[in-house]
Amino acid sequence: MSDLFDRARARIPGGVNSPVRAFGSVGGEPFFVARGEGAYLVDTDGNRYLDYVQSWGASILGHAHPLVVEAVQRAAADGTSFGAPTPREVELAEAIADRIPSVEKVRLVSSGTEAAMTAVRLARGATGRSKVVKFAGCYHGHLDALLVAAGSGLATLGLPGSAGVTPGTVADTVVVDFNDVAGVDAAFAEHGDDLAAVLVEPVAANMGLVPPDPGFLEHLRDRCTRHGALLVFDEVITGFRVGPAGASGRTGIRPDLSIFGKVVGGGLPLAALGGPAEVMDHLAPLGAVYQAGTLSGNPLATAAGLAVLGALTPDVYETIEARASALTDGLHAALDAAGIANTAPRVHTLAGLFLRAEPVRTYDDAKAADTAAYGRFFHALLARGVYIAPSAFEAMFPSLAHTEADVARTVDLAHEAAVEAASSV
Ligand code: HOZ
Repeated sequence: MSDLFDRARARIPGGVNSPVRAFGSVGGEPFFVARGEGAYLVDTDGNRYLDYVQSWGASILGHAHPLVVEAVQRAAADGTSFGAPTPREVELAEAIADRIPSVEKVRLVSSGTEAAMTAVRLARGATGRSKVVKFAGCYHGHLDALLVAAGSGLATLGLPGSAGVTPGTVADTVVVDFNDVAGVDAAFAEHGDDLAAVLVEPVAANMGLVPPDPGFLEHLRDRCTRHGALLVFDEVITGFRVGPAGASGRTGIRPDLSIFGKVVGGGLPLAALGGPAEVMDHLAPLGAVYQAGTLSGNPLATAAGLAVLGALTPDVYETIEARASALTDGLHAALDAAGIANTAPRVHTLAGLFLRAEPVRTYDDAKAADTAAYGRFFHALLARGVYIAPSAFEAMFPSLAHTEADVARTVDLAHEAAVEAASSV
């Protein structure tokens, strides 16, 4: 496997095609995946890992679910890309709109980054305004305008922003602390007339898992409505994951635009942007806001997305929520027993872990967690066949394929791993 990583490093910057995968903040070398089987990954040396990353949440049914495999195989036999309309694009747009009350129309794209980029352009085009608010620690993909105080890979690498993003590109980006209602009010007081949008992960899941304070999202809705800015929920992680209608369904808040990714593409490269017709119709070819893509609405990706959305019945969410609850309770107890301060938040089916005692409400809180201890715990778990995110700034994603016994075994192993992590300081 090391040979593979050497070859990768020779031809791919850092040996990976997405930075967090490089194990930069936890140390060591990544394993290379040969295949996925439900809750498990198998690496190229034949080692099996109970996988709580699940393609960063995309594989909500678990890896290689038969419904998804069959749908993709059948679709592939008819051709993999046409750059022309296909029936399943319509079906997937209908399936999304049927489930999400605030969505009337949908544009399918290929990645969450692309959907967020389109959302920013659309919000600016629809309102005729320039500035956007984003929250520190929220991650909306790697578009320049939002690559400031972003979580995920930037947090993993300890970077405030990215080289190559010019001051001009982010001059219209206003950064406010997550859960900071006074900061939101100050941003509206200063820029209200020129704020096109407020973008938020309704449950922040790229700085570890950080739930919104009660009333925070309602406050955003109220201020956006009052000032004529669009409220954009980035539901790339929460969409179809925390419940059938995602975070907007769970909170009853109707955003003006919603961004989906991961689950909606069934593990294939697909993302979506949706909202009321009066906003969405600003997109070309009806409106003047341009967006395009040869692989947008790709026939394999729409087949996978439809297969997954069709399988997500209410009892699926109940099952995964029970697994997430057992996981967070169990990890918390295991770390506590070993004397490692921690807090393990959970939002429905999403699980989090911070190695610090105090609850985490902001990016600064998240950054104050003990990342070195996280690295030791990560490796102690990995050595026992359990794979959690190779970064302290991500969430955990139990899937439908994780059984009660899988989670119980994880918790048993976590007790051993926590003792090892505590003693290896
Ligand atoms: N930035 C992604 C997690 N939030 C990681 C993507 C990947 O490495 O696949």
